[in-house]
Amino acid sequence: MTTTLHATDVHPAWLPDAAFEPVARRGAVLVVPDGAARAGVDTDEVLDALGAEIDALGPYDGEPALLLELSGGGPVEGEESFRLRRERGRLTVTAGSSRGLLHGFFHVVRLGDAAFTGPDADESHAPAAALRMLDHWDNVDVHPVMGQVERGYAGGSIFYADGRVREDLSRVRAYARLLAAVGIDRVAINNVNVHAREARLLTDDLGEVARIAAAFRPYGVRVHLSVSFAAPMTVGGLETSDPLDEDVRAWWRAAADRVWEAIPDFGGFVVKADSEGQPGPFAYGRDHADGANMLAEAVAPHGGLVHWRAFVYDHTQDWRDRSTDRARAAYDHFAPLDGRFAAEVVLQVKHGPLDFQVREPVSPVLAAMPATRLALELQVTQEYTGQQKHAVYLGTAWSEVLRWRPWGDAGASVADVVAGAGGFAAVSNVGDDRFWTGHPLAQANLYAYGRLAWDPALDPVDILDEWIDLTFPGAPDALRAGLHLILDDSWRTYELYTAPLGVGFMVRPGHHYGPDVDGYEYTPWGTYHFADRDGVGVDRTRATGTGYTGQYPEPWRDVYESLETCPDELLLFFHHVPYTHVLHSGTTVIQHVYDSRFEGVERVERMVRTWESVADLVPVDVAVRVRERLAEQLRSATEWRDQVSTYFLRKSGIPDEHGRTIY
Ligand code: GCV
Repeated sequence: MTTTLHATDVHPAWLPDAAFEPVARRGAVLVVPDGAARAGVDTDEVLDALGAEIDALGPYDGEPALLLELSGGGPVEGEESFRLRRERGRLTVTAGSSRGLLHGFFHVVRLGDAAFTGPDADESHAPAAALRMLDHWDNVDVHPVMGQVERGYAGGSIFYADGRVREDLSRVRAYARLLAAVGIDRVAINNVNVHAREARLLTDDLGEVARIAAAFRPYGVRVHLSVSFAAPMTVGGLETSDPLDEDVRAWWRAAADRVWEAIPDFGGFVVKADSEGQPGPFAYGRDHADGANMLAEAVAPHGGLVHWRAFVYDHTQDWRDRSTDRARAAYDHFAPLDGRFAAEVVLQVKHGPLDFQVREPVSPVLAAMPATRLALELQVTQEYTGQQKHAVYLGTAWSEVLRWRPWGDAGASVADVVAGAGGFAAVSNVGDDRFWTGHPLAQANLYAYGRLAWDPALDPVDILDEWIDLTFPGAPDALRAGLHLILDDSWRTYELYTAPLGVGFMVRPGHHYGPDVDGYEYTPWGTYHFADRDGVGVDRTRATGTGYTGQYPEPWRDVYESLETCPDELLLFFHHVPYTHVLHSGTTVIQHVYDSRFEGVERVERMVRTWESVADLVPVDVAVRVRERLAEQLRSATEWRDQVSTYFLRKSGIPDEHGRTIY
């Protein structure tokens, strides 16, 4: 499952040399605060002046078209913002910090020739949210069940090998550069499930963590660590981890002091507590504000953060008990704590109430905690969306979440809720695979995450265009069209052949790949579909179900409550209905199950044909890898179609109108 081999010949992803060509051809000059211009910018000079590495920008012939101007304070506020002026084809990027300048520089790289050819302009750019983080679920050791990277589908960790931090961190530097180019500013470097070996990153291995931080630093990316709530006991030798115990608090303060002494720009801690077996404050009769605030006290003197995860639910549920609803859990635990979290605490909330399913409603927690700093948690790694064997472009799905308005059309969007001091966190899809992400097209997801975190209003299809331009410089129209045909709607395609109408799961337990309709039906995990001979779905209404709809503000609490207004794609998430229930689309639930499974597979067949028509327009290694993955996607989609369709035919006894489904 994982490999300790390190890919030596690494794919450049969205930063091939050719992406820099439009800047390099014209030349660039770095202007340092004392006003002295340095001509013919080269890597070392920029490194010295900005604390940042930029590729050599080509020969300086006295007429550079790009001025990179580091101003002491300057015309734009904010550490990451930059100003871009274009006057008769000459660009000036001005920023008050090297991070801002880097963002501006990569903005120009992204625009390519167009950056220089547009009309005169004067624009200010700043990220929508302060926190744009990637979480790595990497273990130092190879875990016997989860492998080295939990839910990783791209080989081993880029940080660790042979039970320790890698000697050679050049791959990490290359990663940092890719992240800087899309505006990511923070990375958590170890799994939120903190095992004994990883707990030592906080103590014995701080020097090694400092080396990783040094690899990220030139690119303006801060390092965070996931820590175990039980660390005072497991690595500190105390007898308790009670957040109100003075010795425990002192232990955390000392731990934080040591970390910031080793890494002055360290970002902070990420905590998964009272979740799926991880220790937490409940063991001491304390709540999650008590737990998070204890850590906040430790990081506060250093300007650090505590990313505290809201993914708290009962994973030892009795499937016979239909009143317990896992979807309710995060809101029930956290909404009452609104206003009690310290300023350093960022509550990290998964986008849906369950667990990164292909279709979920947006988590109501995001609308319930106006007095709390919130970060939206997304999953770039494709745990439930085809594990980087299936081409599934998630930018479209995330954009829907970001644009959703919990209080109705006139109210704020999810993007508004997390803007400002809050932000984004997402589980990375990167490993030591030579393409970084296993599936070369899954690079687009990492790219899109960074871009949406910087500017949630971007159109996800436009983001794909940017990614195509950079990754396949000079892409002919046919390639661009082919990639759009394959990716634009691929998220919905995946939805069509997997679990229907928002009901979720139906995956094989454990590794979560491929269909197993009843795989989680009689388990303690709280992920049920309740299919019987008459119908399917989870009744989450206030009237007759678990009451989950009541966690939403108006208008959604009523929209979801009513069969008349509940959107088709979420019907089985909110309602248990007969198979003969007629959807807004005009078809019955059972016929929709059949039709959409078949349509999903037909779409994958089209994806395969499309790839064959453009494969010779990309480098052969990319062509081969994508071809392999698409073949597996088609096999898997067919298996999904047949298992789900046959399952429901057998349950319902209602035949497919088109006679395609086998009994
Ligand atoms: C890291 C899901 C995944 C787990 C993951 C967990 C989480 O349950 O299957 O592998 O644990 O989410 O987000 O903490």
